[in-house]
Amino acid sequence: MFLKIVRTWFALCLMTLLAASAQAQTAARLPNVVILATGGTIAGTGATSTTTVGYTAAKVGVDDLIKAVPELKQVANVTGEQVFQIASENMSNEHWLTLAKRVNTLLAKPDVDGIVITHGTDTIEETAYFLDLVVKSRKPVVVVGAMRPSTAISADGPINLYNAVLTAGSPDAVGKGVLVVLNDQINAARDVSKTNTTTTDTFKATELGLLGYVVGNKAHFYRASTRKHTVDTEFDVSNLSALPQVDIAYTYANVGPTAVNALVAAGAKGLIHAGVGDGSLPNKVRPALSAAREKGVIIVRASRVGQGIVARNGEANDDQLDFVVADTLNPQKARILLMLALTKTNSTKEIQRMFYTY
Ligand code: DAS
Repeated sequence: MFLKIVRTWFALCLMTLLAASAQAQTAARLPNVVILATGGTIAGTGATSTTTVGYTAAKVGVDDLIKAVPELKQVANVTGEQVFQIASENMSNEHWLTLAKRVNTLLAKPDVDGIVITHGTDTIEETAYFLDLVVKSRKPVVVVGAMRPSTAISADGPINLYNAVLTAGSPDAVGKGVLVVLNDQINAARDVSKTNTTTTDTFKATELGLLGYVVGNKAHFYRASTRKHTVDTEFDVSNLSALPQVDIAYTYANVGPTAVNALVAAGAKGLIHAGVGDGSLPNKVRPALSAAREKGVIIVRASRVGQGIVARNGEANDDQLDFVVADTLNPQKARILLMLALTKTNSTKEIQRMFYTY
């Protein structure tokens, strides 16, 4: 009996020691972060060190991006893959599907702790939001870009990449959804937009606000998004080879129905009306939108304004028109949510629920 007690006690001690050692090893182990490179200014080169416009985007490969920041090795075990090499104004639905599938495959691996995607700044907010809706992991995914090419004086790419990798390896970034990290700031994919054509502080969530900062080699979070994302969404692109055609019709004084009619004729399954003000419908455009709805096209009232809620039954009788409102999503992000919604349903009631959920 005594021997049995000693053996049990010894086994318990051994298990405790092994658990403590494993924990210590995990804590000591640097996070494994994969960098997926897609191009953009962060990989751009200019003719001189003062060329900050008129440079060529998407020239530097992922291995050279990593080599240019040896400090990455201090914060993560980094590997790189060159998924595309494009200026992001050329990003397409097909690129997004390829990227999302690669991200989900990598994040399913137990030895991958986080992912960084280097990307052009022109459509970074769109790619980030698309991934926010289709990545099926709580592990951090951080999208990063730069406003100055790698050859420029005070290029912002290296520090942005360092901060992005550091954030992707941070336990505090787990479960926060897809993040956009530039200029020492951490923003949520859903709310961030490019707000200036050339300056390094361009990415802002002007009214809804950033989530945190990267300061002193640490990601500091102060907020989290209240909208569902990643593992909590109903969207799954794993078996999709294409996305439904959804376009945006921009509104301005004196606008007519030409763009709406042309987009519908070209096969749009959904149309984002980038209205003036609170998504107002000009009299010359309303009949074209109603006709499109009668043909089965889903119409979403958004606003070109950029901030604020487009309220249902405000500037138009959405119940009567059977339209959807974009809530606070800008037109380019409303397009992304509508594309994914149309992979699930054509019910405007269901689609409106999605715009109030994501
Ligand atoms: N053309 C821009 C793009 O690739 C360059 C950049 O800002 O990244 O998005």
